[in-house]
Amino acid sequence: MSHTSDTHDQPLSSGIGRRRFLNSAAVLGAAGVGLVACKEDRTAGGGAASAAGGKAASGADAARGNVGGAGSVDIKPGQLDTHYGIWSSGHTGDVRVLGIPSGRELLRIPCFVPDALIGWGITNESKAVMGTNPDGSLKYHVGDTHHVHGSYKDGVYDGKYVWINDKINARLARIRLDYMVCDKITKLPNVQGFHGIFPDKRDPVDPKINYTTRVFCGQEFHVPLPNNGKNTNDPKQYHCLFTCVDSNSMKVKWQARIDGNCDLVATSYDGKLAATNQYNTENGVHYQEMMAAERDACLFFHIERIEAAVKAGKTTTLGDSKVPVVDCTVDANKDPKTALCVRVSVPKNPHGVNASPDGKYFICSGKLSPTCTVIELQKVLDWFDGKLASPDKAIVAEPEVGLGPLHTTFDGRGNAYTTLFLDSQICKWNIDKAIKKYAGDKTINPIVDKIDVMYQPGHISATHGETRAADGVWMAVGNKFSKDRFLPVGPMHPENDQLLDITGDKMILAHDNAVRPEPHDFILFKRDVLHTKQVYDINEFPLATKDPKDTGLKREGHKVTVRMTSQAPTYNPAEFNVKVGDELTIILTNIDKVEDLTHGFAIPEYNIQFLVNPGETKSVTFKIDKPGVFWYYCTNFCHALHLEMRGRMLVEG
Ligand SMILES: [Cu+2]
Repeated sequence: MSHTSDTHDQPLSSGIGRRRFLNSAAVLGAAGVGLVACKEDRTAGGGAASAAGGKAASGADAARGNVGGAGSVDIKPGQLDTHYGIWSSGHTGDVRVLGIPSGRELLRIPCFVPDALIGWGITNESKAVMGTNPDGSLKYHVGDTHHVHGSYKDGVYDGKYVWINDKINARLARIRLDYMVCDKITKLPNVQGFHGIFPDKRDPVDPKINYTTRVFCGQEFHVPLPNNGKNTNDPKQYHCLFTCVDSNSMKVKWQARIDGNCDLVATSYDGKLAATNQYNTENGVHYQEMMAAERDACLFFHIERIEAAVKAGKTTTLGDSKVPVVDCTVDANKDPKTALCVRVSVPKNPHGVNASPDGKYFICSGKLSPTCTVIELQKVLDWFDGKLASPDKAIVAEPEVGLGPLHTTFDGRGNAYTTLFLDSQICKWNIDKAIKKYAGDKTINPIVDKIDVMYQPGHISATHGETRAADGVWMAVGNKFSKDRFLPVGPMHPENDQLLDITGDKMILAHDNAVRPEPHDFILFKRDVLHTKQVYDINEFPLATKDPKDTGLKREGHKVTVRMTSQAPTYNPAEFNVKVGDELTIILTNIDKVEDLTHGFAIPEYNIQFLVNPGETKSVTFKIDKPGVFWYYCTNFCHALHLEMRGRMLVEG
């Protein structure tokens, strides 16, 4: 057995290996023995692949894979989940990572709001991502995450990124899935109520680019544009912007000015179309006006034409923003041959719009209508080519599914699953049968199954359901009310995320999971999609101190920099001197390379706390405003001598 300090992509699965791994993380770091588990102890265990992974898989684990039934949600002690779930967590403002099918919460990834655990919003690096005022304070302390979607290659998840929106402050965050951290946040200009998002699945212009290059963002609250305090009582001046963000640079590419609002967003598998549901085609500013029309719309954008218009300079700008804005209002887009967008009508106040995994249809959920509207994408493209008499001819089915349809997911076997908010049910229905019925055969019943859920379901997502690889194994549903399902905890109830086995004809309710309010959307995929890294590459950090001999204090007037390393159970330096009035920057590199050997760094009275993972560097900058001895110490249990891991900041009186 050769001891090695390198890291690995796969979860540990051997009992012996894991025990040794725990010991090495908790004790051996100090000796600088960079020991982790012996390589031989580590075997891959990846979802259905675990059965083929050799000694990693127990019989039960293999049975729980994806073949021949979703299996049990009962993950035995020491066993790993077969799927990841990435959850948006609503107005707690972060992203959660769950193990599926157990529902165990594994991680929270902060993005829009400060996080006390890892020091998000305290370190210089996280502040730079979040955005600050000129005085260095955070611009925003609140966020409202709604929709989370992953990056694609060839119509399936590539495991690189997820994106998530902040509805309150119109921000789009990107999360790197290798380290599971937020690395960029983009503020959308002139947008209020940023709600739906969806990455494209391939390039709309270059057919050779078969991966995500853009993220589309919908604005739900229409405002006078520009929103400068004029025209506040003239609804004709109110518009929304549909925004395209470059998924690589995270810069805003263009915006489209539209009538009415944007609700959820979807993209086609061929990259050509993006769409948003609209529930306020009336352009009303009061509740009653928004309810007036019997049919609203799904608004389709022809991305290639929009980008050609941007290139040709057929754009305007708004206020201080330099982002080019194209005109996608209804009156400016009547001619199919030149139109940048088109509305297909859907009944009253629709909500979700979801792309079927075969790439053929968008399905709009009716909300106030008990129907889903199936729109054939080729027919929408035909309209743009002048080959379809009216855009509504792209509607190929409108099945009645039940009361309050909100969102739809898919099993890859031709079935759709729609949440019914008012009925507290999920309706499973067959898309082809719905199309045949709409075409005239009234004897056909497209409804396959209905099941009660507890209670008032919103988002729904099946494993790989928004990819070409929809596998119809598990399906999660986010219920907005849990009512009597859990022990009472005062007035604030948890919500109830339920898991269903959808491998058979009948849906089977498998698991209740109490969750802190309030998750919205989520995606579920097999664990072998992800290859996360457990130890940072120290070279990712320009400020890293790679050698303890490079640590120490440097003073330039009142600006003081302390370069520090952590190596269990010590900091280097273990003390330093500063003066009242100094602006102190501490740059801390965790040079421990042992997996799970995360250190904390806190300074009493100075509001400093953050974590450094193995190989990671973080920095904080703050004013020294009080004299005394201040013990900085490790907050994250790291070693048998963890409590001794501390040092002194000496501030002269
Ligand atoms: Cu420590």
